[in-house]
Amino acid sequence: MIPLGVVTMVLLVGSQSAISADGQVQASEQGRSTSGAVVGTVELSDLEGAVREDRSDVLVFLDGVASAPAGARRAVVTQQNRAFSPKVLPVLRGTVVDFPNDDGVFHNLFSLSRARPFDLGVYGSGETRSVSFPETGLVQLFCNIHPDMEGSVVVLSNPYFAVTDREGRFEIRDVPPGTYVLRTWHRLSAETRQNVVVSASSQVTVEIRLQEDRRILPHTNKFGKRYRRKY
Ligand SMILES: [Cu+2]
Repeated sequence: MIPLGVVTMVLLVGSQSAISADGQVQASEQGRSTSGAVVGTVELSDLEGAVREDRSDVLVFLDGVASAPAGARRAVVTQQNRAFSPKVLPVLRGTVVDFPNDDGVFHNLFSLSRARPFDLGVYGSGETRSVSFPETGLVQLFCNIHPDMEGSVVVLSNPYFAVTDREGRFEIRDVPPGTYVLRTWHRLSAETRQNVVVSASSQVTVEIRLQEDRRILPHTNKFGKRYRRKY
């Protein structure tokens, strides 16, 4: 029995989410109550300052969280209707990405990016080729046959990332408590950074404004030359 009048102090010790060897974030024994979340919306404006209806494909990620070990994760970017889907794919370092050709035409996926240059060669409908991404960085995807095809794999050192939907919404869940830098990456906008404090059992809500400051420029083919014909 606790006598009346005595102040009882309860010490709450938060334990962080554990990251297992395969890179999966696992909630601790007390469930998700020890981790927090960062959610929010991104408002995206075009070069003229008009707010876009489609605010998808903005990458939002946390910097400063302890790096996760590179895991044997897999992800998929399909080639369909002469486009990459998804257009923006964030992955944890070490992930293998499958690139199925789900189109009726041949494609030749390649990247000249420093973080992961590769050339998958020409392959047809129903075939899949794969690439591993051991180093962090931006990997731009192009097709050597179709100059309008472009996409991005962004390789990150921790799994706390999200991509916005059409309405600009994002959610990063199961984040260990701490102070981090919340960053954005969008292919046509300058990067943004802001500090966020994540505490246990709580949700930080963030509103981010991005304005595009560039247009898509023509790029070269895998030989560093201009595309000869437009298909
Ligand atoms: Cu193609």
